[in-house]
Formats: sequence, C-alpha cells, structure tokens
Amino acid sequence: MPSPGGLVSALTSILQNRKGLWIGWPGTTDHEEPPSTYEGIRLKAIAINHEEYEEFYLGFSNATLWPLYHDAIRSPTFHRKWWHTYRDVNMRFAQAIAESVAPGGTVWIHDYQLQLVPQMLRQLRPDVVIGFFCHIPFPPSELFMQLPWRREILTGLLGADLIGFQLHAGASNFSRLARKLTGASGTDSGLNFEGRAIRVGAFPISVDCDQIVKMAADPAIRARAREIREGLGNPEFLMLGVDRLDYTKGIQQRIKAVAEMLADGTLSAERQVMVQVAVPSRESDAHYEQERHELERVISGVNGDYGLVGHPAIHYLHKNLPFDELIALYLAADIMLVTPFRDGMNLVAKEYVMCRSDLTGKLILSEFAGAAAELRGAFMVNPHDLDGIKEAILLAMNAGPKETRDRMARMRRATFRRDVYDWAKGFLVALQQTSRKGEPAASS
Ligand code: GDG
Repeated sequence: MPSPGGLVSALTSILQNRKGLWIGWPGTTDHEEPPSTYEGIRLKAIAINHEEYEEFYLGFSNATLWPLYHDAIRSPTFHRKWWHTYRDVNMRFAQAIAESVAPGGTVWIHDYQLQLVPQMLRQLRPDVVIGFFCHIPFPPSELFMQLPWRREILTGLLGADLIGFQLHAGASNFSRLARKLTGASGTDSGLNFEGRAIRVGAFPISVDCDQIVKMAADPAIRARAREIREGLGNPEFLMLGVDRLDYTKGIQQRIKAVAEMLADGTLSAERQVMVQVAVPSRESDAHYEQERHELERVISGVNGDYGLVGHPAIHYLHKNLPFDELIALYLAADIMLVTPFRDGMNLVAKEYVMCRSDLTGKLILSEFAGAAAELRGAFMVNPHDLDGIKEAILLAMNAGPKETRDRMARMRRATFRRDVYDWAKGFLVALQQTSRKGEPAASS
C-alpha cells in the first residue's frame, strides 16, 4: 500500500500522463508476488533479500548515508560489506532500468539509496536521458569527506544529465565536491565531466496544495477536528507535532521545552495540551529503537510529573494515521511544532500551512529545515537551543490575531507559488532542456 502523501500523488499523475513505468523496491523482503499495476501505472518490483535489507537498506542507506547527510547527528557507521551490497543493489536497479526504458527514453531516479545508478545506467544505456533528485540534504565537504567511498558516490551521481537538490546549498555542496574530487569543471549550476554537460540545481519540493485545501474544507474533516479538540477538553492551546519517529526530527527537544514550561508554570496540562504523532519508521534499526525508547521514557516522565487525571500533558500516538485524520489534527492545532535538527524540506510544515485557510494557526519551524527558506512567516527556532524553543512557544501563544494572520498569509502565498506538480514539471522540463543542449557547460 503506497503512502498517501503528495509526492506519491504527483508522481502518480505524471506517470499516468506519460505512460511511465515505476521501478522500485516494494518495501518488504517477503516472497509474495508484488502487484504489477497501481492506478493504471505499470510497476516493476526489484527484489531485495533479507541480507540486502540489512546491508543495503538499514546499513549503508540508513546507518551510513542518512546520519552523514544529516549533520552527523548520530555517528555514521562505515562498513565495507555494506558498501559492496549497496553497489550490488544499485547495479540491480540500473540493469532493470536498462532493460525497460525505450530508446532515448527519460529516467528519473530518486534519492540517496540509489546514488550510483545514474553512472551505472549511463554505461549500460548511453542513449537515455537521466535525472536524479536528492530528497535529503547534501552535506558540506567537512562531513562528506569522511565517506571512504566519496569519489564513487560523486561519480555515480555525475552519470545524470540533471542533478536536483532541495536547496541551493545542497547543489553548491555537491558541485564543489565534484570539482574537488572527480576532475569535473564548471560552476555550482553546471559541470563538465567526461565530455558531458551536467546541470545541477535547486528544486524545492512541495505538497498537493489544492488537494489539501479541499480536504481542509470538507465538513466531515472539520467536524472531526472539533471532536478532537472536545476530546482533549477544549484546551486554550493545542500544540501538535507530526513526524516519522526519527532522531533527525528533534522530537525530544520540543518535548523537553514543553516539559520545562510545565515545570515553571508557563503551561498547565489542563489549559495547554500537546499531541505528538510519531509514525513508526525503520524499526529494525538499533538507533531508531533506542530513539523510540528514549522518547517514550521522556513523555511518560512528563505525564507522570505534570499530567492530571483525565489530562495528560502530552498525548502520544505511535502509529500511521489515515491522511484524513492528519488533516483533522492540522485543523485542530493552534501551534504546530516542526523542530528537526536537519531536514531536506519537511512537508508536514507545508501541509499545516495549507490547512489554515482562515489564516489562524502558528508554525514554529526549525531554521535547519529546507522549508525555512520559503516559510519566512514561521516562528523560527534553532532546535539545539531549548530556551529559544521555549521563547518561540511563548511568542506564538501571545501573537495577536493580526500578526498571526499576516504570518500565515505570507506562508500560504509562498507555498501556493509552487505545488508538488509544479515541482515535478519544473524538474522534468529542466531535464529535457539539459539533455538537448549537448554542448559542455561553461567552465570556471
Ligand atoms: C523526506 C525528507 C523531504 C506523516 N505521518 C503520517 C503521514 N505522514 C506524511 C506527511 C508528509 C510525509 O509523511 C513526511 O514528509 P516529511 O517531508 O515531513 O519527512 P520525511 O519522511 O523525512 O521525507 C524530507 C521529503 O522526503 C520529501 O522530499 O521533505 O526532508 O527527509 O507528507 O503527511 N501520512 C499519513 N499518516 C501519518 O501518520 N497518511
């Protein structure tokens, strides 16, 4: 069952219109026959066995690259065996694509798990147009240089005609590293490598604005939002966090900030309630298991210390909710807390903003989320600064209707400017232009 987020919807409609083929790993190591179509799109499943799941997925993708690309918030682990399996699985993807793509066809490769595929595919099929998009931050040299296979990863990506990142910083980090380590020449937006011109750029992802606005106006979902508030005792302020349970998301930090405010009497469990949804993620990884245990220990401590009978201070849900329910929660929340230590974009922040058509609701946003570049109307925080988070909560609570409206209107304008369909179209148009240009980019 695919996740019902905006990314899947956007890619679904693009693939439907272009009669595309979706190649991917179905997310399980079971031997069950995977479906061959989804909403009229042809699917091609790449099988991954249990050992590859451990070494390619949990290992190299999520215990080496994920922490390294997120400011090394946890120490990245480097294992040669994981690297070999990452290479093997990337080759399997490249071969599957090479067998399926029409002559001169277009291939769009997504994310850090498949960074070697562009170059592998180019060797197998020099006729095809290749785009790559990195959904997570691309780290600066100081961090990336730790990677024992740094040159191979860069060369892998350089197989693409267009390499897209969420922000200019990612594009610039990548281009600089490519020039330093691979012999590529050029600028932050265009490189020459092995006689080919490669475009590098920022393509900030977004959400399906119209769909979210429509859902947020649905009377049944609005009634559910009221019911949620009533169920919580109609608090003065409802604070909400929605994240995959991931150590990069800064969930514990915001809980600690709320706990300190409960301790000093700025908040009380009866009047101000917090709801934290933590969606299960990468559960067989030890780091994630540890994060879950710590988070649950902190939350139960806060409830033990400051909750009252019938009024826990923090309502905690460790589950994947239907998207309707998420929209109802966004509608019910007065303050949305999005405090990652580092995040490529953060779609939750944009989804919240899209739900608030009456211009109520306040967003507290980490300056280290990609979304901070666009959502300038948020109450910005440094997620490492507990006092700063507390101050931002207080500022948000005390902001009057005019300030709240102005901030929300500004954030909605910024989000409406480019939805997820514009993002996908923008990338694909740039990809076609890049591949047609042919001549090498200007070198510096
Ligand atoms: C990666 C990058 C980048 C969450 N809980 C539920 C649920 N969700 C949906 C949200 C949102 C999506 O999951 C989460 O997206 P984020 O962007 O917040 O975070 P990551 O999962 O880390 O995504 C990130 C993104 O890729 C896209 O490029 O922004 O930086 O890390 O759409 O709505 N959906 C449902 N139930 C839930 O309980 N149905």
